[in-house]
Amino acid sequence: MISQRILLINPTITSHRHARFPLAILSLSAALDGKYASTIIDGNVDRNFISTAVRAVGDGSVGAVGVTVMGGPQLLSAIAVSKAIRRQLPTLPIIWGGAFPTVCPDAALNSPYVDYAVRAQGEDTLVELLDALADGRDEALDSIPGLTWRRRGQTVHNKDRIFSAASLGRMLPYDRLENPQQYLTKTYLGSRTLGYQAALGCRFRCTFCGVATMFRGKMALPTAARLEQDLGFMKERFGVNGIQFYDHNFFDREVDMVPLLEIMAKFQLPWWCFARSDALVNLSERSWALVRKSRLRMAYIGAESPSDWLLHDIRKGTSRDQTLEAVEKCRSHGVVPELSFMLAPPQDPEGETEKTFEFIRLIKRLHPATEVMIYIYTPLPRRHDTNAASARMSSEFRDRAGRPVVFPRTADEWAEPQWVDYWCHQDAPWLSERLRRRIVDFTTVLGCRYPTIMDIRAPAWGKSALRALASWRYRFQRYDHPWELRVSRKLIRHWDPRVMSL
Ligand code: B12
Ligand code: SF4
Repeated sequence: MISQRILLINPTITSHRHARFPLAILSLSAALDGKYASTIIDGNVDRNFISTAVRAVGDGSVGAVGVTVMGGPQLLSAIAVSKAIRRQLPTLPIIWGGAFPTVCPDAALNSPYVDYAVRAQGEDTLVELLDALADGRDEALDSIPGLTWRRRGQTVHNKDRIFSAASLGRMLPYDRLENPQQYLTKTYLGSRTLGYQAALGCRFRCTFCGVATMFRGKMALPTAARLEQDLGFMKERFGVNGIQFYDHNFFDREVDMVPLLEIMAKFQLPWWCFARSDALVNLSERSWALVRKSRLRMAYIGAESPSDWLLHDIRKGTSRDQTLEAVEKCRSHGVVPELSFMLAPPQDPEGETEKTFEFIRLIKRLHPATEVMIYIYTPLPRRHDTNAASARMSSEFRDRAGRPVVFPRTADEWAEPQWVDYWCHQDAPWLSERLRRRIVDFTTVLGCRYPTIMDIRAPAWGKSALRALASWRYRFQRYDHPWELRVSRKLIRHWDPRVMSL
């Protein structure tokens, strides 16, 4: 029989300074209300969160542990805390949910310290799982959509759960966090910036994106009243003066967005969001006026590639020309476009990388204030369901020695450094050492020639010095071994928003 208290853990993924509200476990905690009590541990603020978790389960009052897991660095801390809990109390059920188990449910279950993997939205699955554990019969587990589990040692993937907009109706229990004020961070948007998600999902199904695996093309927007209530609460209770929207794709259909933009224009809190170039270029002048009034500072646009064939191959649905047009639209409306690119696709790593460098240089000539984020193209591993939008045969890819790429089969294997880098889009098996170096060097020269406005710690003189030092290299395209820039960057403590966010 399961006891009533559930421990929800957000394993460390970033520094205390960059910690944002742990929205996944807050949302789960809200969904459990009335049925199960929950305790939250956030490894971003509690730097001894593993000992805290072990202590919390030590008195036997916890009935199950839920861990939120993103691939990359968070996987390491999720493994560490799960192993420690397993050692302390071997029979306590450990449930993983979030981006990693959604994309890699088999690998999650191939790990002795994970009992259940919850795929995609977790609120209803978790409640039903806890009910089934209380019930104690395997048959009860069978009927829970979105659950991956083990029946007599065999991994079972229950059918997918249907998308639900129910969580849009619940307020998050911020007061369950120790000192919620500490999650408001100083960024270039404001001294008390909030990480916030308004809508759920994304209606697109780009093949390279974990969001498509999670939501399979479904999306739901909040009502204008809900947004207004949340922003009003955040302003009054926490003194919020800047917002980073985590919505996967903020600008949805214009007609549905206008009421939300009107609310944003009312609050006029500087904000940042993810957006698609096609949505921005098609926005009417009336909506752009609202965008200006609402004080949108920066839009993160997945430009991905200047090659239309690749954009088509990954089902992005946008084009090179739209990227250029979106940059121009943003420029003319006072919004900084932040373009992200995926370099070195396995089909032609060298050629596509050089082409993207040229495209970035073109954009910088047209609008130097454009921010650029450089990643390596790292396709998602194939999932158990071959129909998933993201499904790709790993054998389609060859490593640098020409052998078929074999993706990890366990969480421990995914935690090896080369696969952490893969998840973070920093390296891929088909990248030659020469190309990897060239990408790192180009990124360094570009980042010094055009220091990001998101870096509010580096002093202005430091940024000017970097700009001056890097200018000849950028101008003459001499990217190789920019040792002097690396040293200067360290001295100035210039930061990388790809790792830390804003
Ligand atoms: C905030 C954020 C971060 C923050 C985390 C800060 C913090 N928490 O303090 C930071 C900036 C550190 C971060 C880093 C990374 N991130 Co991030 N991040 C996000 C972001 C914007 C919001 C996460 C969030 O709060 N979502 C809201 C909650 C409610 O949704 P959720 O987490 O999905 O939770 C639901 C379900 O997943 C499930 N669930 C989740 N946990 C659990 C646990 C249990 C027990 C159960 C039952 C269910 C469950 O139920 C929840 C409610 O339905 C998402 C995009 C997004 N909007 O989700 C990307 C996102 C999760 N990140 C992503 C990635 C890839 C990364 C990186 C690994 C790589 C990168 N370059 O971005 C890096 C790591 C970099 C590094 N070197 O450290 C991807 C994951 C995609 C994928 N392939 O799976 C996303 C989806 C962005 C994207 N579109 O690519 N990230
Ligand atoms: S890349 Fe963007 S638009 Fe495409 S599925 Fe992912 S979140 Fe949606």
